[in-house]
Amino acid sequence: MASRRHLVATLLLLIGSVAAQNGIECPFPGGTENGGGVAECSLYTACLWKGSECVMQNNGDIGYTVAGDPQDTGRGFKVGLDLIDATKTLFGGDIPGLELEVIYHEDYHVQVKIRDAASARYEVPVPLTLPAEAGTLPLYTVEVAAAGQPFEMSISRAATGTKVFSTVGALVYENQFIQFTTQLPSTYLYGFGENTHSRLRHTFEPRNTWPIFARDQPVGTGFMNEYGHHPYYSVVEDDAGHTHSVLFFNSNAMEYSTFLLSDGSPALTLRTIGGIIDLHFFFGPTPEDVNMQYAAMIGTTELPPYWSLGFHLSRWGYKSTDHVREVRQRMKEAGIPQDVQVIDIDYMENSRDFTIGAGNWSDLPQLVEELHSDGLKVTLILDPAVVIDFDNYEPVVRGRDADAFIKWMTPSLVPGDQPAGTNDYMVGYVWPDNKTVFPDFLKPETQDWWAQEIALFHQMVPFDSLWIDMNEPSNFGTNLDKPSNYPDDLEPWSLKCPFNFLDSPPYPTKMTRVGFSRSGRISDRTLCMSGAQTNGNDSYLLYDTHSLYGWSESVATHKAMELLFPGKRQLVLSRSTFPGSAPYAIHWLGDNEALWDDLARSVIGLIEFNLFGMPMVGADICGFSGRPTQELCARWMQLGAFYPFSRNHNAKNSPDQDPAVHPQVAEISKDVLLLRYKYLPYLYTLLHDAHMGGSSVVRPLYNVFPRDVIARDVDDQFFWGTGIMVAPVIAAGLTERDVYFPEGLWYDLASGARVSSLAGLVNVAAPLEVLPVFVRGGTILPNQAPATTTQLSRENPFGLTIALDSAFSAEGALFWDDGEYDRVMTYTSTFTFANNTLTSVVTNGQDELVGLSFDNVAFYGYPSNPTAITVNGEALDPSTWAFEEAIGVLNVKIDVPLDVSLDIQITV
Ligand code: MIG
Repeated sequence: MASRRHLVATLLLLIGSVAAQNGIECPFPGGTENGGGVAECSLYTACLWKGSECVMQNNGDIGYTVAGDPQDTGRGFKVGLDLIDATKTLFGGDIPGLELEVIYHEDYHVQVKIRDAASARYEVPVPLTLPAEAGTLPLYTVEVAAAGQPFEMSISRAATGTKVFSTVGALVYENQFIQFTTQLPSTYLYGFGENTHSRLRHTFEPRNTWPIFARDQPVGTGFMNEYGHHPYYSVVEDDAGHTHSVLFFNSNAMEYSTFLLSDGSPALTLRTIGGIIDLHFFFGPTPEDVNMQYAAMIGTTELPPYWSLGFHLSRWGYKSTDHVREVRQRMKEAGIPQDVQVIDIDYMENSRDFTIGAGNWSDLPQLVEELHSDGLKVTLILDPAVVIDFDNYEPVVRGRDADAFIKWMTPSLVPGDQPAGTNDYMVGYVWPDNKTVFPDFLKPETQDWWAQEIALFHQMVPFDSLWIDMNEPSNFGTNLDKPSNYPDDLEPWSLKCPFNFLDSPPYPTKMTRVGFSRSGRISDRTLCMSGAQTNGNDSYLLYDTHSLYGWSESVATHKAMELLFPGKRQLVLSRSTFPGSAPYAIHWLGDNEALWDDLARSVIGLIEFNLFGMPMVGADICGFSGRPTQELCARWMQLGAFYPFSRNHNAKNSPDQDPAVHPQVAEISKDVLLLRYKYLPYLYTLLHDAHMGGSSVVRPLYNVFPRDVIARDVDDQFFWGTGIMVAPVIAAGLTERDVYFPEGLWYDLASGARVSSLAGLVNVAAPLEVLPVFVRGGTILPNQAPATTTQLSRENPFGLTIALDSAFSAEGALFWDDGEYDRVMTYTSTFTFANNTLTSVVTNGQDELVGLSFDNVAFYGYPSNPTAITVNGEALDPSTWAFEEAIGVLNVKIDVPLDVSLDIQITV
């Protein structure tokens, strides 16, 4: 093992500006937003009042000392840490002895764990893919303070010496409160979620503190924790664009706080109220490298079925199957592409999973068949909460037989009014007309029961994919008198959580003061933390596993779908996610509003979920709640046509907002969706890359141009891969917008007209019917003649859009398969244009493609009308090509099957 790593015990002199001088905030359970007074400060013996703020005492006065020399483990090293002063604390329960373990993984990846040396604490049970052996040429070095010194640690990039992580101040490690602070090498900080950030790049002044904990919290402004739990960030370190990322692998309620130290340098404080410190560092060195490295550890996305790349139409509040038929009919009449019809909870009988509503919905199975014969797929929603009605509702009876539901952690917590027959299950209330229980999806028996219910339901109605909502999990009215939708004819009631160490933790995090928090408690709008789950072997407290609920339901639902559709790839749409969700589910950004700001912020959400390794993501197009203006809906359809997951969805009390409602919106939607459908082979190729190697699909500009410092602040434009750049109009009343073009050549994607030869801001025309979308010179985009469903478009001829760079060259690739089955008949080819010659190499699957061919090649940025063109050795008749001199576009008609190599030679 590389001895170069054994410089670990070097004494760190550099980091040591003193904590108190650096103003590391002393966290007050009620928040420090209002200054945090001297009286409250005096309650915390680990803090002191300094000037006008309450700060942590110096490292050395509090915190830990390094207990001895590091011990080599063969994969890294371990060292003990001893608590310095047990009388100084924030909330008590300081762990007296810790063990720090550094584990070397791939050269680009190192893990740091800090645990209680004496006893086990909760660790996240989500499996990670870790290498069997460490790499031999690590991109990093790790240093820990010498024995006897106050604990400090830094991790550096070996090539540049940049300290990417460098502790400041004291480590706090209490039973229910862990806090540490690191200096950051730059302010180019991205990531963390799920929160609605109004800018992609984080800010440091004034201090920003955000909570992370899964929560049924609609998007909006304010420092709110939302549906998923992604404690993952990335930093561009320097002008060269070196980038690292960090996962704080912890599922307890957390906070992250960005601020400037007193010397002006950027810092990040991380807090959690349970579990352990478990950090994974990825060293890239490029922004895209870290994406791939992270995804390789947590699991890459499933390759979605091809049809799911089409347009999805949804709403909450369809009144009947006929309402759906009517909407589908007007979509067809308007010629608007659509692949998926989504049906929300309206179809259920009394909001009960696995039922079909009598009356207006009783012919749902027939509707699904009709949609199928129309070439569409159907997604149905399921909620986790299961109504307690043992007399009339078999799923709950079978669930009880399987003992499938979440329990109170001890029978003594079961309330006196527990419904008959519900054992020690935690009872809540959501949409159904009576109290509910909640499946424990970590439990194998629950997964089997869930799969069985899904299979039985599929016998009733032949849906194609499932949408799993409310899985934070959401529970209405927790701790209140009653949920707002509780039936009037029932005695007012709600789930009320006990006041114990779990449900009233000493530091409940900022989540209790933001957003929809009505009871001001950690359990607001969800189940009590004093619940118990089990995976069959280990039991867990809901306090710890709360944020894993969506992940575990995704795993269980995906398994169920695999049993139903063996060998096929599945589509499961989940609201709550955790690192590790990507192989099982895709995501939408939750309940937004028909507001321009929500349209704009969706771009940031898309980029962040791509950073989190979940590329198949989108927001509710045209806004979930509220009523979009026609202009907003048209602009949102344009932007949404470039969401990887493209779905228009609407809330119950809003009027229909499908793109066919208004003729002008319909026309615009049709055009832009046809453009999407044309380039679906490119999107599919990118998603395949994401599946195979963990790359992102939607990329911020700095990802493609890491050295471009201006690009690092652009968050109203994004790429598909490295080839297509979308610059949506994000405000009302505009007919033009400034677009930032990084270095290179750029062309209008639709027309091929050259946009700009110089890097920088260019004002681009954007009348309502135009989405500014560009292709980068140097890119070859595979495409296919569009149609109104992918079932039809998949039969159409392919083409290539060849956008030339300044050397008149370009490259690209195409992945193709049957679109549904896993790794059967896959085709890949790569394309290169250089020296006036286009060549392709079919690298895989040449025998598998029958009947598909290329029928056109379009060159963007071509300098002059050719005198001759040969295709695979045969000269073309000049009538088969057309040169549009004014815009430099050369269109060539060809007829070459996909399974043979392409060789096109152009003579100028
Ligand atoms: O409490 O199923 O985010 O997309 O339409 C609302 C009804 C429940 C929340 C989802 C939304 C869905 C709605 N659901």
